[in-house]
Amino acid sequence: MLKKGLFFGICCFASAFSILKQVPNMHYKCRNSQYPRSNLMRLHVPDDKVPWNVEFPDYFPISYTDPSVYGKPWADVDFEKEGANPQRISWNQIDTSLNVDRTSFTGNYRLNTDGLPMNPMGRTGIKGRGLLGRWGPNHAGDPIVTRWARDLVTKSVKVDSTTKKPILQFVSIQRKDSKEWAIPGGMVDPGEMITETLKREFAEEALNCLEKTEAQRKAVNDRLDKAFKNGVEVYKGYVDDPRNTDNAWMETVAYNFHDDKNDIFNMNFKAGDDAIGVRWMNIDRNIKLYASHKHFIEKVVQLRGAHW
Ligand code: RP5
Repeated sequence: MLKKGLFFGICCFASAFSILKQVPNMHYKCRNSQYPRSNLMRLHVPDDKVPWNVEFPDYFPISYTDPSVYGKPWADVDFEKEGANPQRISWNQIDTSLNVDRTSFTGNYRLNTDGLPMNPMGRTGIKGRGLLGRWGPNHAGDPIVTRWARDLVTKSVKVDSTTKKPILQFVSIQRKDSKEWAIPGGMVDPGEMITETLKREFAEEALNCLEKTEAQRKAVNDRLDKAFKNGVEVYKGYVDDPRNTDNAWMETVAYNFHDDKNDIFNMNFKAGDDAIGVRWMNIDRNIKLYASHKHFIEKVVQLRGAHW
C-alpha cells in the first residue's frame, strides 16, 4: 500500500514537471514577483514546489482581488464578498448562463476545497483573481502580424549575416499597464469567435479604431476582413502572464498573419485603447516581450524559417 502511494506520488510529481518542461519559460513571470499594479509581494515558491502535488506545508499565500475588478460587466462575482456559491458555476464547461468559456486548453482543471479553480501550472504565490475578471481560465486571442525586414532603398529582404536567414518583423504594441512591448492581443468577449477577437483587438490597439468615426471604422474593418483571411494557428494554451494567480490565469490562441510581399498590412498604425505605442519590431532570440509572448513569436519564426 505504502509502495503504491509512493509510486503514485512520484508519477504526479513527474507529470506536473513534464508539463512545465513541455512549455519552456512558462510560469516564471507569475511567480516570485510583486503583483502588478499593487504593492503586494507573492509568497516565494521555489521551482520544486510549483506542482500542487508536491507538499508545501508552509504555503499560505494572501488572497487578492484588485478593487478595479469588482462589479465590472466582464468580471465574475466575488464569492467571499457577494455571498455567491462557487459550486453553482459550470467549471470546465461552456457556462451558458453568461456565454463564458470556462474550459481550459490544458485539460480539466481541479477545484480546491473552497470549490475554486486551481491553476493547472501550479502555485503562483497569491490567491484570488488579482487583476483578472474570471475565476479559472481567462481566454484571449493574439494576432501576430509579420512581414520581412527590407532594405529601405532596394526593398530586398534583409538576411542575418550569421544565420543567413531572413529577418522577420511583427506589429508590436507597447502596453499602457507595464510599458512592455507585446502582441496586440486581448480578451475574448462572451460568445465571441476567436477570429473576431483577433481583428477587434488589432483594430483597437494597433489602428486606434475606438477613436475613429463610424465610416472610418467600417473601412478599417473591411480591410482587416481581407487581411486576416489566411491566419495560421501557432499556439493554443496557457500564458505565463504576470497577472495569473492560483485561482485565475490567462490562456490564448495565437495566430500568425504573414504579409509576404508587404502589400497587405501597409497601414497607418496608431496606438489606441490599452496601447501607448505601436511599431514593426525586428525579431531575434534576444527579443523582450510581455508575458510569454516571446514563446509564441518563436513558433512563428520556426513556421516561416526566419532568423532567430
Ligand atoms: C496575455 O494578455 C494574452 O496573451 C494577451 O496578449 C493579453 C490579453 O490581456 P489584455 O491585453 O486585454 O490585458 O496574457
